[in-house]
Amino acid sequence: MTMDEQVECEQAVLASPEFKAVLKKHYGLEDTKLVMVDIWSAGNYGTEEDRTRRLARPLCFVRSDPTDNGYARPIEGLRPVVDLNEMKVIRVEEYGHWPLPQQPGNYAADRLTKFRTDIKPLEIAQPEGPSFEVDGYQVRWQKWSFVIGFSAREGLTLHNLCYDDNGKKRSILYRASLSEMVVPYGDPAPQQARKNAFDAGEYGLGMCANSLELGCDCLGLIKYFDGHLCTSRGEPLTIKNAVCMHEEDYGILWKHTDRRLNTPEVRRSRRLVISSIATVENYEYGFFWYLYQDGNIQFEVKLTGILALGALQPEQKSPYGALIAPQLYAPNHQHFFNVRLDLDLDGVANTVYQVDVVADEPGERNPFANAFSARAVPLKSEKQARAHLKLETARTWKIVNPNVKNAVGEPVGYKFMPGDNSFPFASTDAWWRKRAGFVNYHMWVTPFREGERHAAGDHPNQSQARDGLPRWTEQDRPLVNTDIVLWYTFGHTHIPRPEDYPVMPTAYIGFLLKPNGFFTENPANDVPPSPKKAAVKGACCHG
Ligand SMILES: [Cu+2]
Repeated sequence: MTMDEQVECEQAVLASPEFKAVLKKHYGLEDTKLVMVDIWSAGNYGTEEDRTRRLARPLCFVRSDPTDNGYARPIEGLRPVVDLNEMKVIRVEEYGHWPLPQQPGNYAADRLTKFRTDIKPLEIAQPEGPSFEVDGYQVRWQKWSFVIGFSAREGLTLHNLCYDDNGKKRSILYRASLSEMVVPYGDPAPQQARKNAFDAGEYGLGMCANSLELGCDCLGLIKYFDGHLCTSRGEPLTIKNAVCMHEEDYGILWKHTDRRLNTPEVRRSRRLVISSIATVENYEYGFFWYLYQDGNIQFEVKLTGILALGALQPEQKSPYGALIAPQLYAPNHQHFFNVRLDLDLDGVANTVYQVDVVADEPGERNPFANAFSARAVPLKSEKQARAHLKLETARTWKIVNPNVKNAVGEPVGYKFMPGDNSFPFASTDAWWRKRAGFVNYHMWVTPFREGERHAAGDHPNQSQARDGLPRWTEQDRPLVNTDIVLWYTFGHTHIPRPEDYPVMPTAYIGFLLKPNGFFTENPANDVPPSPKKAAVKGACCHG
């Protein structure tokens, strides 16, 4: 579904006589001026219609005045069905009638009357400019170099990421992207049961990217990059300032005080932040790549925006969501992301190991019953590589180039460290799950194929089943010493809280890539100490 269709679909619903008649009859609404229609993907529930027509099944809300937060008043029980090719409402589904919640839920600055008053200015000064150099979409920052990409579907992508190691440019990542997403809701109520958005493949994270032209909330010197796309009619479309890049202070990089000499050595960490933010109707996703001076690469999704809300009868509660205001509830849901990492450590041919930490049996060789070690198993084929996280063995993965040895004679490598994660709660028989098979494992590894880009397949909108990772990896292709691609699925389980309303404080989820025998020693050992500053008189200073 394209961006222009979001607008056209809303207009089509608002112009529909059938929709107007229902609004008047059950909600007493004479006109549709204050009604908001959010295009929602229809999914595929096995019907003839799902297979043969391009559909949307929007969710509707109504503002109480032209600029208030309309999401606070969901029109529960009403779902128009739109044929997107004809751009026409084909019917209005009604599942019952709920009164509109009455309490406003505003967050905008011009709506609030009271702000806290104890915030003093915090200014970031970079008097000599930023430490990065930019040539078009190519970036150099300290020892890192890479190219920024942007597409309608994946949004921000990183390419040809390299690190300069004593004058030698060494490749790490060929391409990194968010390949797919799915947000399934866990509420069987008729209005809620079909909610599951594939935000990348159905809506397009690049198409939904914010233009940061009016500024963003980053501090310091910021460099913006435009995103160039086209509309569904082939007209050029530029999202001005779709990607933002800046440097951030990140606390301690490393520290040691030799207590006998009393000589503290400390270095401050600085990271380069490359980010883009997508607004998919009510929700916001920030996609942040961080590069660090010690060779670490981090990816973090920031989840914020407004929850997809539903209405309840007075005095009613739902076990499938949190009551957050009178007659207003936020259904439970999960957010699954899949990131595709085409790693090229010192060249194309790499091997992935699954690393599990295992304790030795107590006995003659382990008399104090304290021994444990990391067991690295090479992933030889795709089926063997499918895996879940495992807390019992502190499971990580290690990507190596078996053809290039480091200073201690081991293959050079990077470690993949997962962060928070979840299992899907919907059954494998759930319609959305058949279409989102990438949630079946946290980790997948495939040999590089040009056409394998999107974890749920090329065409997830109203797709049928088993496309993408489950289908490709059934071939069980060999993975050793070849051009491998890591696909990591990570899920955030969102049991909403009243504090997530009216606008949700940011939640974070992601992962880390850490050099592991890639360098000879701490690559950040050459970061110079910061210039000494006199403490400001009267200020409390902890360095
Ligand atoms: Cu959520």
